[in-house]
Amino acid sequence: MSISDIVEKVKSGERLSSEDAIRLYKHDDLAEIGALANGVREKRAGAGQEKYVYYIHNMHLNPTNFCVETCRFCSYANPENNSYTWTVDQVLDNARYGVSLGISEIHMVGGLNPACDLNFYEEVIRAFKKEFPHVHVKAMTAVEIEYLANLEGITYEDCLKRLIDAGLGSMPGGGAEIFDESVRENMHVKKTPAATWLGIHGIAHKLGLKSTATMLTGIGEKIEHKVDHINQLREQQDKTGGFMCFIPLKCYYEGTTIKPGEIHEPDYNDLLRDIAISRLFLDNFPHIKAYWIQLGEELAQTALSFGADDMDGTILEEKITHAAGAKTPLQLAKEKMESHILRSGFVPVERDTVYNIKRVIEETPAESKSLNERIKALQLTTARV
Ligand code: V47
Ligand code: SF4
Repeated sequence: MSISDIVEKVKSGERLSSEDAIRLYKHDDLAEIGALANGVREKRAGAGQEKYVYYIHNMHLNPTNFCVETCRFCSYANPENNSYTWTVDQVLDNARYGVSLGISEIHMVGGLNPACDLNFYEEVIRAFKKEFPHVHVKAMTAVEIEYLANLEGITYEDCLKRLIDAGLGSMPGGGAEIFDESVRENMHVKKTPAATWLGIHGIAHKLGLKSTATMLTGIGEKIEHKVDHINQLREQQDKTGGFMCFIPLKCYYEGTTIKPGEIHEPDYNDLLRDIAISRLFLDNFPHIKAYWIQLGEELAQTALSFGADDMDGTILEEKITHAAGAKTPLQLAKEKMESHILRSGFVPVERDTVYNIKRVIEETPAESKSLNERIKALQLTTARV
């Protein structure tokens, strides 16, 4: 069925409705949707930056995998007889390793653990910022804020204010899952319902923090649930404007209670659609991320031609998706990341957390080597981060 009316809307900059998004999900020509989203990505990027693809030299830190919740899709938390809880010193020791490699951000999230209360995180962040004032702390999902505030008996706002005072720089977008209650119920997601998740991000935005937003697919959601999810994000962004980026996530099942065949596992087509349709629908989100850890390196590269303009980070050690069976590397060297972006026909741009440009790997046509030479040169430099 034709989507010419939607194409016209996109070209004239008119906002898409939820019905339009549902039609795009059902439209059989994926390439047409991808090309449309790519055009939007280029237009948003602005003159001279049409081919920019961002990444960050960062490190994931997960201080504890003990969690009071039991979300069915989570293999990271509560592995049998094998939970860990780092001390403040252990968190700092791990962070030091990353900082020694030149990262500009730590991205810290963990399970909901009564042993890791607000005082613990204040201490971690304060000590980290004292030692490394130049490194950005992106930490505490809305789920963790809800938990810590309730544990402490204070408001979300006061909880966020205390963390900001300790040095919190921004909030990651984890824990949104799928906002629809029926999907959440089937996945035993009892934490942070949509209104609370969105409300906490709204408070963070009003306090001056930037944040990101995710959507976890492959947990039994239908197209309508995904569209409802991105619609709620778009409405929140209209109100408070602090989301920098949207990240579609894909569930991995190893070690979870989700049985093979129980629900539809997203395939390449679904994942590229999520990228492209979110780029088209989320007209108030600056960036769309191709999370290579979950998409795989090849599909993440392909996603760059379907509307994504960010490849996330070097990460150093990913735990959450790998606990559930991801086969991607645990980390990517900067050179590898840049080579992936170049090979896809884009210009690698190293950014900081809030998308300030640190370095553009760009040459004028006169200076430019062939693509193969540039990739070879990058691969010859440090193999590890
Ligand atoms: O919140 C849990 C999801 C998220 C599984 O903010 C799973 O820039 C797949 O939020 N298979 C954590 N996913 C990751 C995340 C993230 C990643 C990269 C960048 C940013 C950002 C955020 O992973 C969790 C949950 O939704 N998750 N279990 C699983 N088995
Ligand atoms: Fe806990 Fe988060 Fe895992 Fe749910 S997804 S069990 S809240 S760590």
